[in-house]
Amino acid sequence: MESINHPQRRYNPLTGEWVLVTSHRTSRPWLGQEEEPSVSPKVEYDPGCFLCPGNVRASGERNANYRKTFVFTNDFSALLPDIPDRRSKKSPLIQVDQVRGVCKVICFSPHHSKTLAELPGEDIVAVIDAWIEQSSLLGQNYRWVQIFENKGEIMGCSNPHPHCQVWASSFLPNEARKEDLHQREYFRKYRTQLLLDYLKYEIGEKRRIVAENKDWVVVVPFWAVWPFETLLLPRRHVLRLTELNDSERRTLSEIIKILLSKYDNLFKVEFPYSMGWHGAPYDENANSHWQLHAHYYPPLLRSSMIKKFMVGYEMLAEPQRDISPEAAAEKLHNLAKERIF
Ligand code: H2U
Ligand code: ZN
Repeated sequence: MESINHPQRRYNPLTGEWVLVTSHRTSRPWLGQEEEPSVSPKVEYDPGCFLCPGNVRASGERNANYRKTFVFTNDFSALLPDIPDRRSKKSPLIQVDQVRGVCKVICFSPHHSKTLAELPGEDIVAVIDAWIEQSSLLGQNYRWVQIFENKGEIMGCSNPHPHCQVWASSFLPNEARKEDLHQREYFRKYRTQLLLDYLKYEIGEKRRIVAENKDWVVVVPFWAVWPFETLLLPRRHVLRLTELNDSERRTLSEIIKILLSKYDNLFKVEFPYSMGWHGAPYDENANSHWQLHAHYYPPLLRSSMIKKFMVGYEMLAEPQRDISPEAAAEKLHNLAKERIF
């Protein structure tokens, strides 16, 4: 039996990639500086914010006086809708695809300083409804709808006003393509869904479970790369967000609130992360190999200021982590479900 005290590599069956786990090193001395996080004042409305209700954005357009969520097309969209599909392969080395897409911003709340974890349950349901509405709308024209949230300055988020982005595209981006391929291959071999079999395994093992309710489970995946990375999964087979029923939307809001509160409690800070949803592409293929899930990738390692750097070995060789996924899961599992600061 392999020992966690020996360096080991773990396989990520969703992407086909490996991660190096070296938890024997966690007691190595830390020479980096720990700084106090800066606390910015909490205001309900910021006249200079591009996302607050009634304010004028960079484009000159005025935001609605919204009460719950507010969606607009990104004024600096990376993807554009009116581009002809064109593919050119000048040689095996030089290939270009012209691509179409749409980028939107979803404001979670009119309140400038509230994070998702701080919103009342029904307001989180409103955010989930906005995710579902955008998925269903954009899924009619685009093969992939990527919902993602960048939270915190450390993640490059430009504005504290709670919001996420949606980028819909005519193509499957790399992460989607890898997950599609590996789930498809697994389904072809075993006639069951990779992530549902994985979920069964984790429910049996228990030790990587962070939170669960009747419809949803959060685990630190066996193959997690980021120190406190988690995977959020529905218990039943669900292809896309658009399939969730009323009860599942409510239980999803509850588990998100619990997960984000635990994250905030970990280092007593508004926990930064990038998160996003993955579900079946909106195309003609049989997609029953897919299982809806969300990834949470937080950068913090050991305090509110010390993040895990994905540099050096990670860039040149493969991702590596010191703290074991089991230890990370135990920490998160034991933290309070409500914010305690
Ligand atoms: P991030 O902070 O997660 O990067 O999201 C802010 C997005 O909002 C960013 O993509 C857009 C930026 O292009 N934005 C507008 O569309 N209009 C504005 O007036 C400011 C910001
Ligand atoms: Zn995924």
